[in-house]
Amino acid sequence: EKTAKFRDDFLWGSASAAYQVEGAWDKDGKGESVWDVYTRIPGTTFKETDGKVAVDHYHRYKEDVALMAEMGLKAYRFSIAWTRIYPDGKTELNEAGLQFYEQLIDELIAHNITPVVTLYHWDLPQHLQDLYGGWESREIIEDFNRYCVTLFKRFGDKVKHWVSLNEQNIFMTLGYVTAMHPPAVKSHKRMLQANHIANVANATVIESFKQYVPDGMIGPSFAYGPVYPYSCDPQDILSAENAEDLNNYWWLDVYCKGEYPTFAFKYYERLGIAPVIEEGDLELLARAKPDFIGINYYQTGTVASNPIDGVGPSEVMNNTGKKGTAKENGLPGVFKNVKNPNLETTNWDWAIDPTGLRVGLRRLTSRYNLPILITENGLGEFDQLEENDVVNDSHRIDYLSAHVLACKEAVTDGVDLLGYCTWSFTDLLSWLNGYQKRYGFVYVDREENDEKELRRIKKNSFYWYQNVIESNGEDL
Ligand code: GCO
Repeated sequence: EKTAKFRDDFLWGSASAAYQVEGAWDKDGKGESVWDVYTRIPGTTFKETDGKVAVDHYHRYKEDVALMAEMGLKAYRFSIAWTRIYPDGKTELNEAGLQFYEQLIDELIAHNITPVVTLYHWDLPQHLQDLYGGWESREIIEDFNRYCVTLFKRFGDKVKHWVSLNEQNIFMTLGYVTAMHPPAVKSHKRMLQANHIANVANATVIESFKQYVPDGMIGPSFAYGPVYPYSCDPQDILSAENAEDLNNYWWLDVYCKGEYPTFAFKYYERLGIAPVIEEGDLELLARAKPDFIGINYYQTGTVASNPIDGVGPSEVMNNTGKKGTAKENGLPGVFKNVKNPNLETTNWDWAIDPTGLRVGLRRLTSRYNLPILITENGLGEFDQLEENDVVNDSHRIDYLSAHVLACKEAVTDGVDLLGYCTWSFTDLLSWLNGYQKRYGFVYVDREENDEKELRRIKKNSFYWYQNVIESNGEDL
């Protein structure tokens, strides 16, 4: 056959994160996370939105799982809120928090939906931030490992698919370089050090996992934006190499090969900001390999050369649509992000590029030769609820269908693709962009500061994906 088919056990899924859907921010013993606290600071989020109620998935999970079952979803990726399990991040275990996730997992399994559990989707216990600066202290390695081992022991017999850190590149860059996420620091040096500690924590947890859930699979979810050179000018090509190393391989090489990419490390060394690596770290990183690479794919990046240090329209690509100059972001001279004239963009200015997904899947396969799980892909839109409860999200259908087709082509090319999770199942809270930016198959009737009744309404894309799943990706 000319075109390969998706594997029979392909995980047709959809994803969410605790803070973005659950609400119930202080229920049943939950502690405060850095996001509960950060969103109280005026001006940090669109129209001061927060996740206090979100889409109330905490109370409506049965209704949501019933919709997933109706759709025929094979996998649901969700995250566990550390603060429900250990309210202060380290000492007392909160049984009520474990029970919530136990019920959710059981509900999914009862409906033949494979749970894919993310251990960390950005909602760090505030207490650990206050106590020792969160990811900036090596103390977090032990606390994070304790929390994860608790989950492996409790759920490891039922849950076989785990995601360790979600988008470490994003929460580090936005948390410590652009200061748009908590703890809103602007220091590239501190980012690189905290990031190294997160790498060690990630590897520690992967090692624990092999011990407690030897028949399971674990991997990180990385926000992957493959990079293109703007032109065939060798200077642009060199800039694209720089950007790949600094934006992608800086994380992926550590996860998959246990080492930092050579150029990027030298570059940071020359700037005097390379991370301090302790004895034993590199051995651990080399030992603790993930079973798969999880990628969250939204867009590619295009870069041109930037001969003048820190001057000009250089931007660090991030996952939010906001931008900063190269100088502000501390990466002078190595590349500048430019608009790709061949690609259309979303309403939040993200380049729409299904071919880039195929390119990226092939690059990762050639470089690391690991199975890949697409842990997120989707389109944020201003969806409109029309008369008779119709939401005609044809843009989303077009977007997703082109990306699933790119996956199929990548499988034909030889990529070992385990599954494809869209972002997201229901509409949910965008960290910085509020409730207006909708991603779901299921519309949730609420606005920024108006919870309404949080009614669930199936969008047209719901029926489209139902059909895709039913045909195992043949009918797009
Ligand atoms: C947003 C973002 C998020 C991320 C997700 C990353 O608008 O807030 O799109 O929803 O995609 O949380 O893992």
